[in-house]
Amino acid sequence: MRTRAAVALEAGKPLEIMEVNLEGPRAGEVLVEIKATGLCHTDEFTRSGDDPEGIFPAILGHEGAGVVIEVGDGVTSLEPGDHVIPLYTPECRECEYCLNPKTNLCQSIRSTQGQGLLPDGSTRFSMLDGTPIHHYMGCSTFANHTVVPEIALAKVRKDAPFDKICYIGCGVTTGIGAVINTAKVEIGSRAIVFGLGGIGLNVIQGLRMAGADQIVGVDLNDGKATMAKRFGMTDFVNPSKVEGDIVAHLVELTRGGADYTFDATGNVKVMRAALEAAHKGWGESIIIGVAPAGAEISTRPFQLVTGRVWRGTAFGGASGRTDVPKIVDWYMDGKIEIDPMITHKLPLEEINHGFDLMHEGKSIRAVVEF
Ligand code: NAD
Ligand code: AHE
Ligand code: ZN
Repeated sequence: MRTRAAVALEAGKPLEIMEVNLEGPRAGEVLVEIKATGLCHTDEFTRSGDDPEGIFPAILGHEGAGVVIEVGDGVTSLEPGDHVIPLYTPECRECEYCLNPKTNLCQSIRSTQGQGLLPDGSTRFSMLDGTPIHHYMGCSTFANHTVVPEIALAKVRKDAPFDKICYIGCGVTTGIGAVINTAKVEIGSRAIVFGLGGIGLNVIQGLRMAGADQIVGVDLNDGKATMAKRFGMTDFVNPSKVEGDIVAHLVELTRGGADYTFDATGNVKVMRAALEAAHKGWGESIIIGVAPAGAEISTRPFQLVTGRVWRGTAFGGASGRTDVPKIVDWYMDGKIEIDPMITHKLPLEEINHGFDLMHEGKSIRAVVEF
């Protein structure tokens, strides 16, 4: 079949909207009609050329929701008409990683996924001249139709709106999951969140759910404070307006350092500040942001010797096929909010404008609706 997609032809270039060929699902695969997709900063990270795993041409996008159109041989858990959210962290429920409760990082298809291929080592997308187009994070949601392995699809209830629940495919789950699954924040905690974008706001929302007493938000853009307050931020700090050392300022504000700090910027200098603003003896700092090729984190080992803990999280530690349908229920039951964070809706033709809004700091989530 043919479908419409935004294709990343080369690193650093705007996406190009075009018709592409899409082969039907092979064994263990599912054809999905994407109804809506969010634009996450990780898509921009790869589009820009910063991602060491970036491969071009590719169809980016990993924050989508849609409907199953066709299933390949051997697919048993899904049927046409089911509503699904593609998962860049699949859940095969059989590999060594899925069987270990300490991780959500299913590795059953990780090597082909990282090469922009489906598990049999080929692509289903191609240009009209036959040139193969790579998949991205196993999802490729910047296409009206995509083919995804069965183990990388969460089946969700049919009454949930696609233009909101697509965000559960990354941002919502990553932010809330970082608090609940990774940090396991306790009631009464003090926390600092660096970066109040699409991920950081969901960390704040998760901290409020977990019963944190103090939730400090840190961002260079004052414009992000209003929304963060609405989601539970108690104190706002713009580092460019702090005289002197930002770490010392945050340690004083949290009376000795925070129990938990979160980086949602992807900046390695911020990651260091986040670690060092964690409380001596027990503070934990969770890295969520992804950093460009070649970037490295550093601190004095003494920071860890004296009890601070440095950790990271992917997809908020969530096991997608199990956890994502529950998070959709939380949204439908009013336990979490999504709507105010979706600040812009765009047609596919305007997807590059969505990335402009991200760079200008004007959007939280721009969502493309097909
Ligand atoms: P975003 O662009 O919406 O938000 C980033 C925010 O950080 C912005 O508000 C920006 O003003 C702020 N910021 C940038 N530099 C800063 C600095 N030096 N100090 C303070 N604030 C600063 O991006 P997003 O979609 O929220 O993604 C955030 C990061 O999380 C990205 O690196 C993204 O790739 C990563 N991410 C990781 C996972 C994961 O599973 N680990 C999942 C999703 C996104
Ligand atoms: N390809 C990058 C790493 C990118 C990265 O860390 N991705 C996160 C998800 S970001 C979603 O917005 C992740 O899940 N990582 C685990 C994995 O296995 O990819 C690089 O630096 O090579
Ligand atoms: Zn993402």
